[in-house]
Amino acid sequence: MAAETTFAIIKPNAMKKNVIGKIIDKWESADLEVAGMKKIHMTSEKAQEFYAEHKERPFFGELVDFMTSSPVVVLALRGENAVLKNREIMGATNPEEAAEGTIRKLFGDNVGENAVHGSDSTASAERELALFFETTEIM
Ligand code: 3AN
Repeated sequence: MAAETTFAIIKPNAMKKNVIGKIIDKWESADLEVAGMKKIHMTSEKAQEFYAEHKERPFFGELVDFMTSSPVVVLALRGENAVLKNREIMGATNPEEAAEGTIRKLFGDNVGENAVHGSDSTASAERELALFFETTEIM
């Protein structure tokens, strides 16, 4: 299988725990390479666009407030089967249901503050990477 690139975010609750390095270690240890990375403070407009598919959900406002509550780190992660591989490394959306050793089990606090985002398909990855990175920033 050819290498893919997926999109990830280290969310505000993980940023407060000062565990950027520990989270990146999980990806690198699984042969995902950091192809692009930056620390940003998302605007409310950007967060709303990013989570547009959840606009009608009751937690949408809370989600946007959380994602804009502090800087985050956005990443492009490249490797074999990167999209699915990262979903496994992150663990279930709800940290209580996440498998032992996954990022969300280790660093997630609850279903909203679950430490990391990872694209759920190659189509989402493409859309999300384009929202946060110029093509020249992924190498
Ligand atoms: P995932 O991030 O695992 O793909 P989704 O797509 O179901 O999960 O959820 C998108 C985002 O919405 C996640 N970042 C999650 O933190 C948040 N979220 C999902 N369900 C809830 C909920 N019940 N309350 C608050 N936030 C939620």
